[in-house]
Amino acid sequence: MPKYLVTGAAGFIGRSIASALLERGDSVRGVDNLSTGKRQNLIGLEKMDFLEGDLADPSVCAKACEGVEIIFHEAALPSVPRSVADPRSTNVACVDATLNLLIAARAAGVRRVMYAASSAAYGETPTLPKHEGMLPAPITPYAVAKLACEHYLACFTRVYGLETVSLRYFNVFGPYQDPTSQYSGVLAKFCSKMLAGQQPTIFGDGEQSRDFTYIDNVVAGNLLAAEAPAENVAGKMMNLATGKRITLNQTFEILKGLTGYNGKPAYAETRAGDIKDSLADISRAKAALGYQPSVDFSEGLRRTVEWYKTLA
Ligand code: UD2
Repeated sequence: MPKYLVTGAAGFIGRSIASALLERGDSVRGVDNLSTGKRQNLIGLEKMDFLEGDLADPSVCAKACEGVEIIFHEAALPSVPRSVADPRSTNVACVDATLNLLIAARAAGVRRVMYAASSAAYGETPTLPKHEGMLPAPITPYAVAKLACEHYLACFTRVYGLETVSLRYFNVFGPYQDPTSQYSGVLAKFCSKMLAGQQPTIFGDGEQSRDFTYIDNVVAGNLLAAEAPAENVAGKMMNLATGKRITLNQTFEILKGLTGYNGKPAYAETRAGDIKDSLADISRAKAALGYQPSVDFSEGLRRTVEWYKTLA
């Protein structure tokens, strides 16, 4: 029986966590409904026991949790604008699926669940950096769904004794992030477009900023959270990011150098539900997990562009 379950294992973050676990010799089961995950992301993960199925179906959750000790729950329908266009699908894929998974995890005797929470929970509050003591203020269906799941996780620790930890990711990027959907993360879109000589579009004036976090930092944070003493993590949530931010305009300039694109960006209207600035205080993760981001933004972006070049 595999020790670890990774949900969303055919997606960007799930596949990256599964790969790190397999590389250190651990046994892993992966589950994915392949709605946004891709079968080709499973290449290189052949040792993983892969289950195709939807966590909105409780019987899939029961099968996925069987014999497992630790879960990394990355499956979701990511994207703020997707949730604005279709709130119900986001709710089913995020909230229903997470509740089903927690119920199945408890029934199967799983010890710990790490959850991919989101910085979107902070909403448009002006305080920077965002710290975990702030009251959440979600402004989009996606943010509401991600935050609701945090509460379910904390509740399952409190009420049922399942160890859970919510890791609030801040704009993760890196290899395997899908650039092809209208809902893809901005850096995936920009890298692949600019490498192809196509003009990227910046929504708004480009002065919005993000704490863009390279994938290896997020994987490392998850592995640390799985090993941390229960008193440091169980029932808690914490930011997982870099503690630095950069604007889209600045990022575009760096990408010009890395991709060889020499045009200008197109500017379009600000996206509904967008927030202006995002920056994490990462002191809680440092104290609780011994987390330290090891790959900075520019090195992460360089590695990411190199990876998208291999797709071209
Ligand atoms: C949110 C969350 C993030 C994660 C993600 C999942 C915040 C601050 N961040 O990311 O933690 O959960 O959702 O999807 O809530 N943009 C362009 N051109 C494009 C695409 C995007 O200018 O072609 C802009 C977009 O308007 C936004 C920024 O780039 O200002 C980042 O957009 P995104 O969709 O990559 O991520 P975001 O911040 O909604």
